[in-house]
Amino acid sequence: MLPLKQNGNFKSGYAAIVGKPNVGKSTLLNHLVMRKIAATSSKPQTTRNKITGVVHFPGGQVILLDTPGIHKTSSQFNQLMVKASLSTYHDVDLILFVVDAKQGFAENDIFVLDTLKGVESPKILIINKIDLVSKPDLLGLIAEADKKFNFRELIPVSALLSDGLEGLGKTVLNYLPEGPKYFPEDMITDCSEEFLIEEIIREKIMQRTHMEVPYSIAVVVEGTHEGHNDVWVIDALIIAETTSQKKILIGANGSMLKKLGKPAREEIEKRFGCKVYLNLFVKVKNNWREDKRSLRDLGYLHDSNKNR
Ligand SMILES: Nc1nc2c(ncn2[C@@H]2O[C@H](COP(=O)(O)OP(=O)(O)OP(=O)(O)O)[C@@H](O)[C@H]2O)c(=O)[nH]1
Ligand SMILES: [Mg+2]
Repeated sequence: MLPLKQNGNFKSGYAAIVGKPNVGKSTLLNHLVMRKIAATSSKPQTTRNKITGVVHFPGGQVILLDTPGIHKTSSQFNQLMVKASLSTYHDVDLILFVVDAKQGFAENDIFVLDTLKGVESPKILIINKIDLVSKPDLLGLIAEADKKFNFRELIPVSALLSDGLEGLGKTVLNYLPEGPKYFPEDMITDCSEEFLIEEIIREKIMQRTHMEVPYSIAVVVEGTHEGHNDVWVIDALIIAETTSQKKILIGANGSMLKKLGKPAREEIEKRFGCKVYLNLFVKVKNNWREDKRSLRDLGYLHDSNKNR
């Protein structure tokens, strides 16, 4: 993107939010930009793409990159997600490494930390979910992190409760170089409308289905048009891997589609400020997660796995 203007002393740059799955990276992004952009759920591996969120300050601009949770995996599909996360390391000015305060530093966190070895950008530790731990436990974790690792700063927050986030935004800004205004002030993401809609629908599926289903689906907005009375009509396709998954997603007499469609429609209406009619369809594409062409068509396989 071409910079808009170059102010004297204006600061701007990129910070990647990284960590193992489910530590609250996307929740942190959403609450820092004060708008829901990224899908979140209690299930690990919710995020599949890099997602940009911009925080605007009078004297600067922090561009955050939410990333898929990094984990050891033999699945080709999950490896793609992890690769997308690792690819952010060398393109950013700062790394925000997120750990779950309740879980402390587990083996999986150490695995992610190992991937950061050799990355020169400064690293800040975000201890998230402090609402779930006692003060003595938090102090113990801070002392452990201070002793064992080499973070520039340790910042305890509760992303969910927006506790500690104002200070965090400003701290991040301090680490950024002088630079241009990359985004206009009313722009908080460069994700396309279609991508945001797909993620809203996928989130509802992540939150409301179980076992393999949430991991086996993809969502594509096939088209949108203006209907009667200024209603925005959206046709979206849910792609499943098997017919049994398709049956679950439709439910008896379409009950599951209704259960998914209502909260998705409401959130799309809130996000875009208009009335929406959401048509959801389900289709089976056998083993789409192992098929290069499907992966490419669905936006999961290209140079940087960037959001569309
Ligand atoms: N109690 C509490 N829960 C939180 C907090 N931040 C996030 N969560 C919850 O933790 C779960 C995971 O949050 P996400 O933001 O989806 O986690 P993530 O790190 O983006 O996960 P992946 O995309 O799978 O890597 C959700 O149920 C959130 O509501 C917090 O500060 N406190
Ligand atoms: Mg996430």
